[in-house]
Amino acid sequence: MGLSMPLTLKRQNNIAIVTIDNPPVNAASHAVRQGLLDVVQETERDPTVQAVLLTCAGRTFVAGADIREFGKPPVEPHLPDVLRLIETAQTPWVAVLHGSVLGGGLELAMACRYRVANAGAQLGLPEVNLGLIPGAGGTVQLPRLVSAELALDMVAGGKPISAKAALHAGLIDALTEGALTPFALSFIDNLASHPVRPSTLDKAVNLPVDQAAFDEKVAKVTARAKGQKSPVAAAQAISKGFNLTVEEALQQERETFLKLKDDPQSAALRHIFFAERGTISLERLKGQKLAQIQTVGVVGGGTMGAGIAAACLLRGVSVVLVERDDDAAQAGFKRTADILAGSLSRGLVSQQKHDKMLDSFTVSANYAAFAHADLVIEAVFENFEVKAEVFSKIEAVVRPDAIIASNTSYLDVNALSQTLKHSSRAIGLHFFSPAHIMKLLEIVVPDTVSDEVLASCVAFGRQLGKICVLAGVCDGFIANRIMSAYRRECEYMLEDGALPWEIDEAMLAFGMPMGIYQMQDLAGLDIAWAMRKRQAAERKSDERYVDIADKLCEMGRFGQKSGRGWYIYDGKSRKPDPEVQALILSESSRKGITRISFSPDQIMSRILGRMQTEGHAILNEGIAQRAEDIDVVMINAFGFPRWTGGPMFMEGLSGA
Ligand code: T1G
Ligand code: NAD
Repeated sequence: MGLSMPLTLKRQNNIAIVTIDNPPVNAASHAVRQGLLDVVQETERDPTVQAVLLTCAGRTFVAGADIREFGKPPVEPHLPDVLRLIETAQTPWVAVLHGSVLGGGLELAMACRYRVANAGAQLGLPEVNLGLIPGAGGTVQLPRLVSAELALDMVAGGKPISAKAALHAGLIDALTEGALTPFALSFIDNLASHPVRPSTLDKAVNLPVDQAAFDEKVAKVTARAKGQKSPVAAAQAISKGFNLTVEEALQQERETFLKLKDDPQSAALRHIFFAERGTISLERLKGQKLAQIQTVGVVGGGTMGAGIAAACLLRGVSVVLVERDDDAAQAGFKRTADILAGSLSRGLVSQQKHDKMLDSFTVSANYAAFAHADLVIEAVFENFEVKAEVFSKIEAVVRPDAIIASNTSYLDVNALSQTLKHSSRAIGLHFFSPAHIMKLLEIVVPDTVSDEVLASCVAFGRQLGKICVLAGVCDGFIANRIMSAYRRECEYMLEDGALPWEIDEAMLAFGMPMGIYQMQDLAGLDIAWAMRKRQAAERKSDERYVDIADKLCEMGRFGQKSGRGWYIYDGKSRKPDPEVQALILSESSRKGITRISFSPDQIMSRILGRMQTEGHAILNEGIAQRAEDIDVVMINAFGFPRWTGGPMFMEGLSGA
């Protein structure tokens, strides 16, 4: 048959083997849907075909609908229509799964009568992460193959499960570590002696084992969703589906899907999906030779040093960690080993991988240990002189082609680069704490860094699974500079009439994971206090300065660790403190300010406005490459709610 690419069809005796080849992830584009429609119509007309084997070329089975087609007028054939034809075909289809079987890809697989998978495959319905729910039958198919509870978790949580878990749950029929197609063909041979099973949608739906417990799970989804609509809609689709016929459930799902697809939250989530994948678009990086980074040196085994060491080890990179002395080195080893032990206990790594990581991790108090390092990252105290001294000690011992990086939060990476004999090898790699978990990596680009060093560090960041954003050199780069700006705006509001807990509540209601005063109490007020004192001399005399935070520190109120900060702490509980309120009111009157009240919307409008103003300045100064990058930073550094698309998207500045 004359199948149009990206599908090919070949016969192997009475088996029709269909292969989808639509790089990079075999998304179910219009051409793929048309090809599938052609195949199912053709094979249904051919009595010599006893089974259809559906497989994909490349690194993954169909990873979902083609997100790039969203926002454009839908073109037939629509995926649900094609899947219903496959589902009800006389000739059974067998899905052969590898890679990321996601969204429409899993719906396609569930429309097939049988599913066999490679042991490394992941299967999921992540539509909620795009502000959607499955739109091709997934909420109706899944609870007919797995338990109601697992179906709810998968559809409302959006996280994939492993092939092993899928086999256990009844989502797939068999899995193999070996060659997939021969395994699938032998699976089909065995089928011959069994009656063909009913189609997925002809199966009875699995009802909740314990309805009350299920309803509690649904309520938890709603609570966790905060302001995002899609998880709630997904949970509703599953729970309401139990009391509907298949046709009614499919209809309900389709209506909900189409409604969400046109919702601003889905546009925002699709914007950030692509924004996170397009952060590095720099002409000077194209075609650059990349340094292979297999051994990383880390200076400092404190909070960040240990986190960075763990982040490297978890991705198979060897690490040499150097500290000031043997005791500190051992402490750094233990801090890092504890992180790896945590990954093991949470089942994120096998015992074998855990042991291998420890074997590729050494600590020392002697910088000579860096002799074979491809890259050395310093994560010592946030003090220029200390870092400059560490930089020169690194340069004295490493290979001429080794890269030297700083994890500084605020210091001038240009000035730090100039302390080296060869500044072209120096760069800023600003990880966020905890470094082995936070996905964002700000790559701070000094004036003198070479193209090869920069390109190698971008590749290294990706090797660590990070979302890399390029930042120019300025105070706080992108994330911390914007955070400092809106922190100041909040302090102005305190003097103007708001209270810390009012501001925190407004930020929580907006969807931020934490209010700014709760966050300061958690991190400790003393760090920022020390920085403000350091910066006092450079502060412009006409710049509005709020003394409230300094006065809290002078009172020994350093936050949670001292039992009092912006709030008062009694064990785990955090309460507004009348003493802080009195201090704020007295500061307003000392400055002759007549206090006004702020609504949550007014508070958020001032915060967002400040973020956007600082974002404009960052773009105008060339500190950020694109407005989208600022959205990526704010969402991944501070948990700015993804379903808004980020502050610049909200202003209409970035994305669609
Ligand atoms: N559509 C179009 N392009 C996609 C895509 C998709 N679904 N998924 C990935 N890409 C592009 C991506 O932009 C990048 O492009 C390249 O592929 C590699 O991606 C009907 C409605 C599959 C786990 O949500 O989770 O099905 O930058 O860098 O890290 O009910 O991509 O190279 O030009 O992420 O190896 C549901 C989204 C869709 C899956 C691979 N499916 N994708 O990760 O590579 S909605 C999803 C991912 C749906 C149905 C509903 C990941 C991945 P470029 P990458 P990766
Ligand atoms: P930390 O105090 O926890 O650790 C610093 C470590 O550096 C200590 O263990 C100390 O013994 C070691 N050290 C100091 N001088 C040294 C030297 N000459 N040689 C070897 N080791 C030396 O500090 P941290 O929180 O890990 O921060 C480290 C750096 O990372 C700072 O520049 C900080 O601004 C930056 N940073 C911190 C965070 C955060 O949230 N903590 C986030 C991003 C970046």
